[in-house]
Amino acid sequence: MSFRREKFVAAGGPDGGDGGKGADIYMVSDDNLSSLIDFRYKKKFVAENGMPGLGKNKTGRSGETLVIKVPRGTIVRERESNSIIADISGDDPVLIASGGKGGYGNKRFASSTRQIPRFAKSGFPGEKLDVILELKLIADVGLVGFPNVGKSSILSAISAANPKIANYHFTTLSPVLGVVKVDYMDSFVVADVPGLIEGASKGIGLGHEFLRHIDRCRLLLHVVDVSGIEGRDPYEDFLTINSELSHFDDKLAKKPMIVVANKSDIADREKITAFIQKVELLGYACLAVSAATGEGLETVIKTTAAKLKTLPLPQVYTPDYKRPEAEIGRKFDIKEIDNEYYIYAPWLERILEGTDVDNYESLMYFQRAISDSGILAELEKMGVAEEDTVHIGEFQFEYMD
Ligand SMILES: Nc1nc2c(ncn2[C@@H]2O[C@H](COP(=O)(O)OP(=O)(O)OP(=O)(O)O)[C@@H](O)[C@H]2O)c(=O)[nH]1
Ligand SMILES: [Mg+2]
Repeated sequence: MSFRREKFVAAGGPDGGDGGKGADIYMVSDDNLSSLIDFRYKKKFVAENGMPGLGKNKTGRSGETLVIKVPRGTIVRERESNSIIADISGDDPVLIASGGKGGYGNKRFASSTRQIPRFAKSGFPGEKLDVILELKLIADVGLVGFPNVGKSSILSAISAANPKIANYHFTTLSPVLGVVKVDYMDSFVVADVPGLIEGASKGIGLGHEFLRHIDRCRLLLHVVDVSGIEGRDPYEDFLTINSELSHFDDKLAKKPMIVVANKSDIADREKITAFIQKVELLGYACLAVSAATGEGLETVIKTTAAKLKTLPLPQVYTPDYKRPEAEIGRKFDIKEIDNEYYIYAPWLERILEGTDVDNYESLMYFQRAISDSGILAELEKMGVAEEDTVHIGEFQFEYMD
């Protein structure tokens, strides 16, 4: 609230400017990030407030947009409804929460009948959201298989990625992406995920946490240790992993799959041939390779690239989150418990938050909003009596006729 005060200006009129807009919060994909680990430590993000309006009709400064970087493929859900606010797969920043609206300076309230408005109106608060971030990597191809079968060895042999490789189970602890160059024009992205074991779909081992990463892969490369050096039967391995995939999500089991019989350098010829025959009988293409010698890998790249050309692009999730204001409008709900009245109307709480309850004129504004919406009439119909308590959000009022 401000009034013009100047020498030689008889009665200075109202000149309080509007408040600035609160900053919006956006999210944008950043290919340098490969996990959501940073959000374990920092969970609360607050964008700047707008600055209050100033005299001489000056609008307050707006808050500076807050842009949060997330790994590409992050799905943002609203916690309570689980609905999707955004799928951060593209390059453009996506609006997650809008900043509040600046208030109106008293200049706005001047009219022919109200020449000296002694009140201004606070702005509306910005959106507050609880969100769940879920990373579903964007990769064309997912490498699946038991631990230690050579998934990371294959990725490192066909791409520039440098995953850790070692002769024990669960060497890979989090997904690693690699770009495979087919020729100077063509490339595809491969995700190496931690090894799966029997029961993975129920949370045994590590795989469960990571199965959702292959949710968007267009094709799976199912890697099997055909040498059986760990004492397991390769064909049994193959069936076990497939059944874990289908237990986790039928969609995964139905994905196009190429079977890669690895460690062929230390496997018997007959064993390899027998495995390939059984797998082909089930209708899969199967290629014998050795990540150690590089044999067969060129064929894997060519076959994969050719197959990908026939498959649709990775799935992008469509947002289905409804921002509350748009949906609720001016609806309300009143409950009566022991002669106390509870009004449920989020829009009204927002107006109330922006009302200076100690200022008579400002409060009149609020009163009018209540009666225009039909809330007063409804309270009377419900039998509200003098001095009954009426609750709106965190506020309490006494009803007076
Ligand atoms: N002889 C031979 N050894 C291989 C071959 N491929 C991988 N290995 C070895 O197998 C072991 C496991 O390889 P990794 O690539 O770490 O296996 P992984 O499937 O990524 O294992 P996890 O990350 O634990 O699931 C390493 O000691 C590799 O050197 C191969 O073609 N031939
Ligand atoms: Mg690995």
